[in-house]
Amino acid sequence: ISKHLSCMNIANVEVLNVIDSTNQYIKNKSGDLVNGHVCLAEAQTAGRGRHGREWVSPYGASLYLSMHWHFTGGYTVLAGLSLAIGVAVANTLKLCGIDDARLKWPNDIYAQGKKLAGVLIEVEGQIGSGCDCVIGIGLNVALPNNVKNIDQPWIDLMQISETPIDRNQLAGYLIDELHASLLLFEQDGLKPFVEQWKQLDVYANRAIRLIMGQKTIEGIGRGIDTNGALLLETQSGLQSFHGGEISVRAK
Ligand code: BT5
Repeated sequence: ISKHLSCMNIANVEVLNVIDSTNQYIKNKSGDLVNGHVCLAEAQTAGRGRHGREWVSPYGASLYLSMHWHFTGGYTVLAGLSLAIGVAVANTLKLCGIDDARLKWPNDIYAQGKKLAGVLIEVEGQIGSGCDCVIGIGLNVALPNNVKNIDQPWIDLMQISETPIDRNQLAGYLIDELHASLLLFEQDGLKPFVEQWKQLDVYANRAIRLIMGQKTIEGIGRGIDTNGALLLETQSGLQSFHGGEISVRAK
Protein backbone atom coordinates (compact mmCIF):
# COMPACT_ATOMS: atom_id res chain seq x y z
CA ILE A 1 0.00 0.00 0.00
CA SER A 2 1.36 3.36 -1.00
CA LYS A 3 2.11 6.05 1.55
CA HIS A 4 0.61 8.53 -0.92
CA LEU A 5 -3.01 7.52 -0.92
CA SER A 6 -5.53 9.74 -2.49
CA CYS A 7 -7.74 10.77 0.42
CA MET A 8 -8.59 13.96 2.21
CA ASN A 9 -6.71 13.51 5.48
CA ILE A 10 -3.48 12.06 4.16
CA ALA A 11 -1.45 13.66 6.96
CA ASN A 12 -3.14 11.30 9.40
CA VAL A 13 -2.55 8.06 7.52
CA GLU A 14 0.19 5.64 8.59
CA VAL A 15 1.12 2.74 6.33
CA LEU A 16 2.95 -0.06 8.14
CA ASN A 17 4.39 -3.35 6.98
CA VAL A 18 3.87 -6.30 9.35
CA ILE A 19 2.42 -5.66 12.79
CA ASP A 20 0.45 -7.60 15.39
CA SER A 21 -2.88 -5.84 14.91
CA THR A 22 -3.79 -2.45 13.48
CA ASN A 23 -6.45 -2.12 16.19
CA GLN A 24 -3.84 -2.70 18.88
CA TYR A 25 -1.50 -0.18 17.25
CA ILE A 26 -4.14 2.56 17.28
CA LYS A 27 -5.22 1.62 20.81
CA ASN A 28 -1.67 2.03 22.10
CA LYS A 29 -1.43 5.55 20.65
CA SER A 30 -5.00 6.67 21.10
CA GLY A 31 -4.33 9.40 23.69
CA ASP A 32 -2.23 11.32 21.16
CA LEU A 33 -4.35 10.94 18.05
CA VAL A 34 -6.80 13.19 16.27
CA ASN A 35 -10.13 11.91 15.03
CA GLY A 36 -9.77 10.08 11.77
CA HIS A 37 -6.15 9.01 12.32
CA VAL A 38 -5.69 5.78 10.38
CA CYS A 39 -3.20 2.97 10.16
CA LEU A 40 -2.99 0.30 7.48
CA ALA A 41 -0.76 -2.76 7.45
CA GLU A 42 0.32 -5.26 4.80
CA ALA A 43 -0.05 -8.17 7.22
CA GLN A 44 -1.07 -8.84 10.82
CA THR A 45 0.47 -11.51 13.00
CA ALA A 46 -2.33 -11.30 15.58
CA GLY A 47 -5.29 -9.92 13.65
CA ARG A 48 -8.35 -10.27 15.78
CA GLY A 49 -12.09 -10.58 15.47
CA ARG A 50 -14.67 -10.34 18.23
CA HIS A 51 -14.59 -12.43 21.41
CA GLY A 52 -10.97 -13.52 20.96
CA ARG A 53 -11.49 -14.95 17.47
CA GLU A 54 -8.78 -14.65 14.84
CA TRP A 55 -8.80 -12.50 11.71
CA VAL A 56 -6.65 -14.34 9.18
CA SER A 57 -4.36 -11.67 7.72
CA PRO A 58 -1.91 -12.88 5.05
CA TYR A 59 0.63 -10.49 3.55
CA GLY A 60 -0.47 -8.01 0.88
CA ALA A 61 -3.79 -9.77 0.33
CA SER A 62 -6.29 -7.45 1.96
CA LEU A 63 -6.93 -4.18 3.65
CA TYR A 64 -6.24 -4.22 7.36
CA LEU A 65 -7.23 -0.79 8.54
CA SER A 66 -7.98 0.89 11.86
CA MET A 67 -9.23 4.40 12.53
CA HIS A 68 -9.23 6.33 15.79
CA TRP A 69 -12.28 8.32 16.88
CA HIS A 70 -13.01 10.01 20.20
CA PHE A 71 -16.66 10.28 21.08
CA THR A 72 -17.87 12.65 23.72
CA GLY A 73 -20.42 10.78 25.79
CA GLY A 74 -20.39 7.27 27.18
CA TYR A 75 -20.59 3.85 25.57
CA THR A 76 -24.30 4.15 24.94
CA VAL A 77 -23.71 6.70 22.15
CA LEU A 78 -21.97 3.90 20.26
CA ALA A 79 -24.99 1.63 19.90
CA GLY A 80 -25.20 0.59 16.29
CA LEU A 81 -21.82 2.01 15.26
CA SER A 82 -20.70 -1.29 13.69
CA LEU A 83 -23.85 -1.23 11.53
CA ALA A 84 -23.11 2.29 10.31
CA ILE A 85 -19.56 1.19 9.47
CA GLY A 86 -20.95 -1.77 7.50
CA VAL A 87 -22.94 0.70 5.40
CA ALA A 88 -19.77 2.78 4.90
CA VAL A 89 -17.88 -0.30 3.64
CA ALA A 90 -20.72 -1.21 1.25
CA ASN A 91 -20.75 2.38 -0.08
CA THR A 92 -16.99 2.27 -0.58
CA LEU A 93 -17.32 -0.92 -2.61
CA LYS A 94 -20.01 0.71 -4.75
CA LEU A 95 -17.53 3.46 -5.62
CA CYS A 96 -15.30 0.67 -6.96
CA GLY A 97 -18.13 -0.73 -9.07
CA ILE A 98 -19.03 -3.59 -6.70
CA ASP A 99 -22.72 -3.72 -5.90
CA ASP A 100 -23.14 -7.13 -4.37
CA ALA A 101 -21.93 -6.49 -0.82
CA ARG A 102 -24.57 -7.35 1.79
CA LEU A 103 -24.65 -6.83 5.54
CA LYS A 104 -25.13 -9.40 8.26
CA TRP A 105 -25.95 -8.23 11.76
CA PRO A 106 -24.01 -7.12 13.70
CA ASN A 107 -20.66 -6.67 11.98
CA ASP A 108 -20.19 -8.76 8.84
CA ILE A 109 -19.96 -7.80 5.20
CA TYR A 110 -20.97 -10.65 2.92
CA ALA A 111 -21.00 -11.27 -0.81
CA GLN A 112 -22.51 -14.26 -2.56
CA GLY A 113 -23.33 -15.73 0.84
CA LYS A 114 -19.70 -15.71 2.04
CA LYS A 115 -17.75 -13.46 4.39
CA LEU A 116 -15.91 -10.68 2.59
CA ALA A 117 -15.06 -8.32 5.45
CA GLY A 118 -15.49 -7.84 9.17
CA VAL A 119 -15.70 -4.87 11.50
CA LEU A 120 -14.19 -4.84 14.99
CA ILE A 121 -14.94 -1.85 17.20
CA GLU A 122 -13.04 -1.56 20.45
CA VAL A 123 -13.77 1.09 23.04
CA GLU A 124 -11.87 2.51 25.97
CA GLY A 125 -12.86 5.24 28.34
CA GLN A 126 -15.07 6.11 31.22
CA ILE A 127 -18.71 6.89 31.14
CA GLY A 128 -19.08 10.65 31.43
CA SER A 129 -15.67 11.57 30.09
CA GLY A 130 -16.11 10.31 26.56
CA CYS A 131 -14.52 7.29 25.00
CA ASP A 132 -11.73 6.46 22.61
CA CYS A 133 -12.83 4.16 19.89
CA VAL A 134 -10.88 2.05 17.41
CA ILE A 135 -12.77 1.12 14.28
CA GLY A 136 -11.06 -1.86 12.65
CA ILE A 137 -11.87 -3.28 9.23
CA GLY A 138 -10.49 -6.35 7.54
CA LEU A 139 -11.49 -6.52 3.86
CA ASN A 140 -10.35 -9.41 1.67
CA VAL A 141 -8.93 -8.21 -1.63
CA ALA A 142 -7.04 -11.23 -3.03
CA LEU A 143 -6.40 -13.96 -0.47
CA PRO A 144 -4.17 -16.88 -1.49
CA ASN A 145 -6.34 -19.85 -2.52
CA ASN A 146 -4.70 -22.09 0.02
CA VAL A 147 -5.31 -19.77 2.96
CA LYS A 148 -5.78 -21.79 6.12
CA ASN A 149 -7.68 -21.40 9.36
CA ILE A 150 -10.76 -19.56 8.13
CA ASP A 151 -13.49 -21.73 9.58
CA GLN A 152 -16.35 -20.39 7.49
CA PRO A 153 -16.93 -19.76 3.78
CA TRP A 154 -15.04 -16.64 2.65
CA ILE A 155 -14.74 -14.60 -0.49
CA ASP A 156 -12.50 -11.80 -1.74
CA LEU A 157 -12.92 -8.89 -4.13
CA MET A 158 -10.87 -10.61 -6.79
CA GLN A 159 -13.61 -13.24 -7.11
CA ILE A 160 -16.35 -10.64 -7.36
CA SER A 161 -14.98 -7.76 -9.37
CA GLU A 162 -14.87 -7.78 -13.13
CA THR A 163 -11.92 -5.39 -13.15
CA PRO A 164 -8.73 -5.67 -11.06
CA ILE A 165 -8.95 -3.92 -7.70
CA ASP A 166 -6.49 -1.13 -6.97
CA ARG A 167 -5.86 -1.45 -3.22
CA ASN A 168 -4.60 2.12 -2.94
CA GLN A 169 -7.67 3.58 -4.55
CA LEU A 170 -9.88 1.35 -2.41
CA ALA A 171 -8.04 2.40 0.76
CA GLY A 172 -8.39 6.09 -0.16
CA TYR A 173 -12.13 5.74 -0.76
CA LEU A 174 -12.59 3.74 2.44
CA ILE A 175 -10.78 6.28 4.59
CA ASP A 176 -12.83 9.18 3.23
CA GLU A 177 -16.09 7.24 3.54
CA LEU A 178 -15.33 6.22 7.13
CA HIS A 179 -14.46 9.77 8.06
CA ALA A 180 -17.69 11.15 6.61
CA SER A 181 -19.75 8.37 8.19
CA LEU A 182 -18.24 8.90 11.62
CA LEU A 183 -18.98 12.64 11.48
CA LEU A 184 -22.57 11.83 10.55
CA PHE A 185 -22.86 9.15 13.22
CA GLU A 186 -21.46 11.52 15.83
CA GLN A 187 -24.12 14.05 14.95
CA ASP A 188 -27.21 11.94 14.27
CA GLY A 189 -26.43 8.42 15.49
CA LEU A 190 -27.49 5.36 13.52
CA LYS A 191 -30.68 6.90 12.17
CA PRO A 192 -29.34 8.14 8.80
CA PHE A 193 -27.94 4.64 8.10
CA VAL A 194 -30.93 2.48 9.01
CA GLU A 195 -32.79 2.45 5.69
CA GLN A 196 -29.69 1.63 3.70
CA TRP A 197 -28.69 -1.05 6.17
CA LYS A 198 -32.09 -2.69 5.76
CA GLN A 199 -31.76 -2.66 1.98
CA LEU A 200 -28.48 -4.53 2.25
CA ASP A 201 -29.61 -6.96 4.97
CA VAL A 202 -28.64 -10.55 4.11
CA TYR A 203 -31.45 -11.92 6.25
CA ALA A 204 -34.29 -9.53 5.40
CA ASN A 205 -37.56 -11.46 5.47
CA ARG A 206 -35.79 -14.78 5.74
CA ALA A 207 -36.22 -17.53 8.30
CA ILE A 208 -33.29 -17.34 10.72
CA ARG A 209 -32.06 -18.74 14.00
CA LEU A 210 -30.45 -16.67 16.75
CA ILE A 211 -28.01 -18.66 18.82
CA MET A 212 -27.31 -17.36 22.32
CA GLY A 213 -25.21 -19.87 24.22
CA GLN A 214 -27.49 -22.89 24.76
CA LYS A 215 -30.58 -21.00 23.66
CA THR A 216 -31.89 -20.75 20.09
CA ILE A 217 -34.73 -18.54 18.89
CA GLU A 218 -36.28 -18.89 15.48
CA GLY A 219 -38.16 -16.31 13.48
CA ILE A 220 -38.16 -14.09 10.42
CA GLY A 221 -35.51 -11.37 10.08
CA ARG A 222 -37.09 -7.92 10.04
CA GLY A 223 -34.02 -5.69 9.91
CA ILE A 224 -32.90 -3.38 12.72
CA ASP A 225 -34.27 -0.54 14.83
CA THR A 226 -32.69 2.89 15.26
CA ASN A 227 -30.62 1.63 18.23
CA GLY A 228 -29.10 -1.10 16.10
CA ALA A 229 -31.04 -3.95 17.73
CA LEU A 230 -31.87 -6.89 15.47
CA LEU A 231 -35.61 -7.32 14.92
CA LEU A 232 -36.98 -10.84 14.78
CA GLU A 233 -40.59 -11.74 14.15
CA THR A 234 -41.32 -14.70 16.39
CA GLN A 235 -44.47 -16.62 17.22
CA SER A 236 -44.94 -14.31 20.19
CA GLY A 237 -44.51 -11.11 18.15
CA LEU A 238 -41.68 -8.80 17.14
CA GLN A 239 -38.68 -9.04 19.46
CA SER A 240 -35.48 -6.99 19.51
CA PHE A 241 -32.02 -8.29 20.35
CA HIS A 242 -28.97 -6.28 21.35
CA GLY A 243 -25.27 -7.13 20.89
CA GLY A 244 -23.39 -9.59 23.06
CA GLU A 245 -22.56 -13.11 21.98
CA ILE A 246 -25.40 -13.75 19.54
CA SER A 247 -24.85 -15.49 16.21
CA VAL A 248 -27.37 -15.41 13.42
CA ARG A 249 -27.77 -18.27 10.93
CA ALA A 250 -30.12 -19.17 8.15
CA LYS A 251 -32.70 -21.68 9.34
C1 BT5 B 1 -14.82 -9.84 12.66
O1 BT5 B 1 -14.86 -10.61 13.79
O2 BT5 B 1 -15.37 -10.10 11.62
C2 BT5 B 1 -13.97 -8.58 12.80
C3 BT5 B 1 -12.69 -8.66 12.02
C4 BT5 B 1 -11.93 -7.36 12.07
C5 BT5 B 1 -10.55 -7.50 11.49
C6 BT5 B 1 -9.85 -6.18 11.42
S1 BT5 B 1 -8.39 -6.24 10.48
C7 BT5 B 1 -7.93 -4.66 10.99
C8 BT5 B 1 -8.27 -4.58 12.47
N1 BT5 B 1 -7.19 -5.08 13.29
C9 BT5 B 1 -7.52 -6.21 13.95
O3 BT5 B 1 -6.76 -6.86 14.71
N2 BT5 B 1 -8.80 -6.53 13.65
C10 BT5 B 1 -9.41 -5.57 12.76
P1 BT5 B 1 -15.82 -11.87 14.02
O4 BT5 B 1 -17.22 -11.49 13.71
O5 BT5 B 1 -15.49 -12.34 15.37
O6 BT5 B 1 -15.38 -12.88 12.91
C11 BT5 B 1 -14.25 -13.67 13.05
C12 BT5 B 1 -14.47 -14.92 12.20
O7 BT5 B 1 -14.40 -14.57 10.81
C13 BT5 B 1 -13.44 -15.99 12.39
O8 BT5 B 1 -13.77 -16.83 13.47
C14 BT5 B 1 -13.48 -16.73 11.05
O9 BT5 B 1 -14.58 -17.63 11.01
C15 BT5 B 1 -13.79 -15.63 10.06
N3 BT5 B 1 -12.58 -15.10 9.42
C16 BT5 B 1 -11.33 -14.98 9.92
N4 BT5 B 1 -10.49 -14.41 9.01
C17 BT5 B 1 -11.22 -14.18 7.91
C18 BT5 B 1 -10.96 -13.62 6.63
N5 BT5 B 1 -9.75 -13.15 6.29
N6 BT5 B 1 -11.97 -13.57 5.73
C19 BT5 B 1 -13.22 -14.02 6.03
N7 BT5 B 1 -13.53 -14.55 7.22
C20 BT5 B 1 -12.56 -14.63 8.15
